[in-house]
Amino acid sequence: MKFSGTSAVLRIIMVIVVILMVPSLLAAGGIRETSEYRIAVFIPGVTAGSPIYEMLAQGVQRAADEYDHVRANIIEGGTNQGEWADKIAAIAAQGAHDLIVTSNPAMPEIVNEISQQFPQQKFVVMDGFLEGNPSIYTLRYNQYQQAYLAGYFAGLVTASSMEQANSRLKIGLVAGQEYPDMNRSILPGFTDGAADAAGEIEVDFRVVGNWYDASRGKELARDMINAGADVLLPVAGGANYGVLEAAIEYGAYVIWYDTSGYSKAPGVIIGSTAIAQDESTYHTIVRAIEGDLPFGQADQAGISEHAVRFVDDDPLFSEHVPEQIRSALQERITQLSQ
Ligand code: RBF
Repeated sequence: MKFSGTSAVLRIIMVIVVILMVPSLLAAGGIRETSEYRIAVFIPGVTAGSPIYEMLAQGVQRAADEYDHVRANIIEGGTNQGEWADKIAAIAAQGAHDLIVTSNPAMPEIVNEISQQFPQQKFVVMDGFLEGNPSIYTLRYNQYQQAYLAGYFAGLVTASSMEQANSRLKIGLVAGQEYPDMNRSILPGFTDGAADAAGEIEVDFRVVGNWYDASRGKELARDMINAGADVLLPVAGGANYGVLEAAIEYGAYVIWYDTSGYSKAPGVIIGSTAIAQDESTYHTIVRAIEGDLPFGQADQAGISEHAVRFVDDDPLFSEHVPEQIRSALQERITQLSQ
């Protein structure tokens, strides 16, 4: 009797001790990992006007919304690229986030350097490629394929008798910046696609110099249209809207990139190629939350993984593009999907 009485007292004391310890455990962050999973989304630029960043934020938020213990915090890095590294380093130094997520082909290198300083910090870089750092997972899209689809379609249109198509076989690409993915994948993909569709085609390539200056985008596009380009592909973030304005004012067609754009300017935006950045980000973040993401690995996804596609199921596409062009494009897509 006496013995079990003592053990009851001991048990009560132990419970009191544990209760008293909880605040100090929380303060030390000792049980934060099991109670909360915190994600910082670092947008290298501004979100508005760049579908690739809008989809990144949406994908992370959708994953976070599915778990009670997950919080996502979206941080815009701004347009001064020289500040990005310090800003991400500051987030890592806080040690308050289990994961930092970002996106673009320049980020793996930046994040790799920061990772040497903060080896505990985990990173996900979408639309980028780096293998072998056990703190970093990357997933890039097959940009050659995305641009090839846009180029093939542009080739069919510039060679056609569509209303805005002139007699010259000349198309244009407006880039925000020059970077390895642009020079080695997007421009070659666009050029090769056009050549496969219509033979000898001239590609007018211009660079805005940033990802936001719509008036510069408009100026460049106006010059290109005056010089005979009748189908333009803007890959320039917020500056895309300037290219679109010029096409509306001076008469040319636009192909939208990364997401469907038809409803922005029906009859002017007559084609769209898309990447599944929202879906891919969502699945990647769910894997990270579940502890299943293979950090250190670098993946690539393209047409056969359904991560890259031509958006051909929008009624505005069928309405404004003649059947002959649509079926020629469809035939090529079928070949590429095999
Ligand atoms: N694409 C955008 O749409 N908006 C941007 O602000 C943007 N900033 C970029 C900054 C750098 C340094 C690099 C290398 C690429 C950037 N991109 C941006 C391009 C983006 O990563 C991707 O290549 C294109 O969106 C085509 O999918």
